[in-house]
Amino acid sequence: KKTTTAKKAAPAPAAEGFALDVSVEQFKESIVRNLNTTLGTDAEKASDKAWWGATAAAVNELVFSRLSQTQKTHLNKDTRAVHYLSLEFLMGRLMGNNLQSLGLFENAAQALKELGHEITDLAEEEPDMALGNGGLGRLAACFIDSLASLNYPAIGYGIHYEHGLFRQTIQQGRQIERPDSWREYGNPWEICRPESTQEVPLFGYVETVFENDGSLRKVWHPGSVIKGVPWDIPIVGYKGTTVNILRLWESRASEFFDWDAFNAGAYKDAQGEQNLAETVSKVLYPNDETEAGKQLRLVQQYFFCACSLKDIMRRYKRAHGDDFSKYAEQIVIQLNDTHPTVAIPELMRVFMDEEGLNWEDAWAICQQSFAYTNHTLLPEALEKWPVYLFERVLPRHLEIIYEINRRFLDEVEAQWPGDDAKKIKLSLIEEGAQRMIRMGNLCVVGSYKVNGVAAVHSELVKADLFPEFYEMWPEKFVNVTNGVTPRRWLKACNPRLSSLISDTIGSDWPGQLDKLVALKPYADKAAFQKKYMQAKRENKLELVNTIRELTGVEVSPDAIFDVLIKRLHEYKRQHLNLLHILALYRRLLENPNMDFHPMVFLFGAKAAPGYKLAKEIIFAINKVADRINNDPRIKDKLKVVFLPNYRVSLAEKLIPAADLSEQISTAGYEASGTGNMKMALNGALTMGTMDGANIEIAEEAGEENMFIFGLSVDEVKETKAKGYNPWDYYYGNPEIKAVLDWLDTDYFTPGEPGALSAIKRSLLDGGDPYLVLADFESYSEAHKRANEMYKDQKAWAKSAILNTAQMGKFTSDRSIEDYVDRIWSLKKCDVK
Ligand code: GL7
Repeated sequence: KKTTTAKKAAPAPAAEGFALDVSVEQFKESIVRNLNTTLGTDAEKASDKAWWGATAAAVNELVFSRLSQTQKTHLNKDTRAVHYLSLEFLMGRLMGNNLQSLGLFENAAQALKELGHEITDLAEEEPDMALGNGGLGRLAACFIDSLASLNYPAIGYGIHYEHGLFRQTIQQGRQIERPDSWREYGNPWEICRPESTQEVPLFGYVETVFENDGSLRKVWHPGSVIKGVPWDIPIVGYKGTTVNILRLWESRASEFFDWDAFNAGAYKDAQGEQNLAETVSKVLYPNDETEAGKQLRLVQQYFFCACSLKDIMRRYKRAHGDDFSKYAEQIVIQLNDTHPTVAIPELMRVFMDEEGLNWEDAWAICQQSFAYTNHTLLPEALEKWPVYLFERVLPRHLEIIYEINRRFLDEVEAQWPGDDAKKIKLSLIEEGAQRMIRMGNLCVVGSYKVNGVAAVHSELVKADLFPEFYEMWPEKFVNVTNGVTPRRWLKACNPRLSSLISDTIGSDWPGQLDKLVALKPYADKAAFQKKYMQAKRENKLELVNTIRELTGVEVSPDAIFDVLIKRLHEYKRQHLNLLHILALYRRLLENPNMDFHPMVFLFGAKAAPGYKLAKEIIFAINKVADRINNDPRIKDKLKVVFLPNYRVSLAEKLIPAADLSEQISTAGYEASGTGNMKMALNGALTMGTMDGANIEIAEEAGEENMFIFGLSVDEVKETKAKGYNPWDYYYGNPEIKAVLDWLDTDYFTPGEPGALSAIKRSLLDGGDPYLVLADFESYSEAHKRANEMYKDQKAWAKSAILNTAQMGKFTSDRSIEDYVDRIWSLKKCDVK
């Protein structure tokens, strides 16, 4: 019998076991060819941007075939899929990640090197895809990475904003916002799909048609229609077999126009509404956790929900025709916060008005198809829309919401007979001078599962936010703790630590993060500690250069790098950090020989353009930084750096270089946090309150490997209930008084006394709503412990290693598996 075949030439050595069979030579050929054929230039005269574009095109050659293979497989197998509806996807750059996922990063880097280019330099040519504000949007990006990596059929739906989150510059210490034009010169990663364009009705009126058989039918005569054109971004799963898509809708003016309705007078503001078509996908709202309250934002929400549901329906009908009995079996729609809530009445409208289902059948399907993730308890972030706005923009949806509410209040009556206070509290409509629709309540009523994003947060969702709903439907409420993709947030952003880990425990960890526990035995080993700290030091050296380039400030890699990077918000308490820096500065001025390891305090944060106090805090950080950085008396023991334009690609440089991770929110306010996970994974020790996922990080890493301080969730509640008085702390602690009074002088703003007083006023006259002063002393003590510990480099190294080793839980792969188990019931679908 024949047992041998002709001997094949050995494939070129690939950097990773799973890598595609693409050699350095082949990659070079592809880049140069794309330089000619895609970019229309050649190797002699190509700009860096063109080289980057050609490399992206070379990557796409490998990705697109897998994309169609994935789509074919999903269609043929007719699998259940999750549809992740999110107004935000904070993707960052895609080149590095796509190459990592295909296992081709090393070969691509080598190919570019041989062509005379450094891949790290070319990577800087790629603009961040900043279609999100912060954690919520980045979470969506990590989730679609994990979904593809785990071979789950999934599609992300969002908006193709022309401008993402604003670009921040700092002028005279103040934040200036500039438009972000991320795709001004095109975006090589996206594919336009005009064949899947959808039409979205808006405005107009609802006609009740009385049928001959005595039944009623509702007909919505829209006042205008806009077009939604989809752009697809391929999402390459780690190890590259599944390539899912992120589908982003762009608004365009429609040729279709309802002249009858127009002539009948339903189409009021003709000019305004025509402009609307082009403006719907123009900008991302730069509000983090607060509601814009603008008609345009509501139209954005409806626009992308309507397009996405039509897209889902088109795909469903291709397999099942008009038989909707399988809809909820095949389709799960995850609502990323309340922003896409209007999808619920929209699906009701489609089923009833367009597909002819009755209320009961339509509602049963809806209630089994939607699930809702809550991301915050902040009352100002819980969306409410004025009834009059719905009446104008979505008149049919308002009717449907009223009917959902009527039936829901019957259930409330059944549960609490005669209790009108309950009905007032739970109603989907808030009565008052301005009647409002409560989107959170609508989500809970219309969904089969509701989840919070960390254990403590999910408990608060049940106990404080929706206690009556929890009583009515306890099984609806679950927890799924957030996670981050280790592909971007360790493998790609921290190559030094990544190779050290792979050399030590093997290279499976990016796909199975709990394998990192194998590092634990090395935490005590001097040789490993040395290598680990060497990687950290080299990362810090790189950041030293970045800091110099971006700000001109010179810092030493021997100092402790203390990093506070997140959106600017009072509850996140950047000003607590600032007050403590002022206290350190005073202590050093009083005693320049104080026993203190030098520190560099690094900040990155954008403030919502309309959030005055947040902008004052940025100004204060910059002014204090100027003064401290140029004060020869304290030598170089203290440096303060505000890095402008914080974004995903800057986070990728800061996180690998962090020694201390500042996670200092008032307990009970940060739903989860995800930066906390990224930094601990990269070996920073957390300086944190017992809030959000910090609690679970402490469970995993061990409290002895962190610096925990401050009031707990219960203590915060008690303190507030007792009647918190910040003046007690002002008069009770001379250091607090001294640093707050300092803000009233012109010490940091020469010639302008009081330029920083807003912070003091908010803390004293404003009542210090986030208990900054109450936690100050405990924070200061925790910092003393950290500073002391850093002097023992072995002890520090050990803790840092134990952090990395024990962060396995926080991979977004685990979050996705939790969603699958507790909410989505998906099956993996292998793509050949
Ligand atoms: C947030 C939470 O504030 C944050 O703690 C959480 O990690 C994130 C993802 O679940 O969601 N909620 C929210 O509205 N934004 C967040 O970042 C903007």
